[in-house]
Amino acid sequence: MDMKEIDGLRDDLVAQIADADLAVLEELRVRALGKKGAITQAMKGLGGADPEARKSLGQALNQAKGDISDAIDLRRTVLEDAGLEEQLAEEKIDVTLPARGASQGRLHPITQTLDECIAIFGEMGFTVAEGPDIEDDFHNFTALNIPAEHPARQMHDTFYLPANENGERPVLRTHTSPVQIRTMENSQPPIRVIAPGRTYRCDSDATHTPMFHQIEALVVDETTHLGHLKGCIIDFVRAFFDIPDLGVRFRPSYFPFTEPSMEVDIACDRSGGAMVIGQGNDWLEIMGSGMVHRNVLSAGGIDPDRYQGFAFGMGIDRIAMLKYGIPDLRTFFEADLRWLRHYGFVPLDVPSMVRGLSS
Ligand code: 2NM
Repeated sequence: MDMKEIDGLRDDLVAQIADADLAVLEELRVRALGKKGAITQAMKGLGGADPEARKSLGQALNQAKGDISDAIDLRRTVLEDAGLEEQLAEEKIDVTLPARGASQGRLHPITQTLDECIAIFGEMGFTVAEGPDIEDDFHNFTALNIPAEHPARQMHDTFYLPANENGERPVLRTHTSPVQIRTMENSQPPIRVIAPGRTYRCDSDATHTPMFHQIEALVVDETTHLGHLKGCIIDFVRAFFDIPDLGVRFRPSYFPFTEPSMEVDIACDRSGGAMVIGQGNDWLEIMGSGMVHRNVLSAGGIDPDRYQGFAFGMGIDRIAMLKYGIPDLRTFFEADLRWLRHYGFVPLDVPSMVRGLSS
């Protein structure tokens, strides 16, 4: 390249740069100053030039390189500024628009009821235990003193899963009692646990859904007796329904896993058509209870000659309906947002001092 060619190349590039967009600008930069660009190559070729000419050609090339580089930087700044201006002009924010309303989620009444139960039992010193929804026959039945062919197995309307490699059919737990068995297997008395969770029975009508919720309590210690059972249940139902003098009645009953067994009723009034809890001469059954059968303690690895315990269980869905006046059990599981907005609970809706203690 001679001086003229260098000047020509520079003038041509500077002219093209002047009206390039960002993409073309990058192309031009590569074509002139890139590794294989014209200026770069010409600089590499200087070694072969006549020593007299080399100095002036080198200066001219350096000058051209600087000019092109400056032109590119200038053009890029112009383009970027223009882009920013365009963006600023386009993206207007109307600060006078009203804010979008914040929508707040609701707690499902079953979640709320479970939380209340856990809080009450928590204050009594119980901890929460959990276990699998898919259980084996031993934990769901045999360990609970319900042997094969026992009529209670039919009563439970069990969902069976396909047989596993041992030829045993797992079940969807029909109650949360298997969690109590697992707790006994994994710990030693004193035991004070509640087992809340989902349970399953193949039953569906106005008062039964195939999936429902239970909470069961278990207490095991050396001197645990029926008086403790009664006191614990009376305290719980009075706290749960928030009626300090709520009438409670224990009626003899039968469960395979407890002996003796008792059904628990609370006082209610049905005379006016609607059910009112805590007054009147009627009784409403709300849970089952009893002293844990010695076979169940043994199955859980606890010495029945040294320890005794009590247990009780109830349906969460049912006590939620009673407490919150929800008339139809099936609506719990329809996932209807209008229903949830009506019956649901605002989370963390605790009294606050911010505007005085009003809420
Ligand atoms: C009930 C009624 C009576 C119960 C028994 C046990 C266990 F595992 F400890 F034996 N857990 N829950 C029980 C006792 C449950 O529900 C109606």
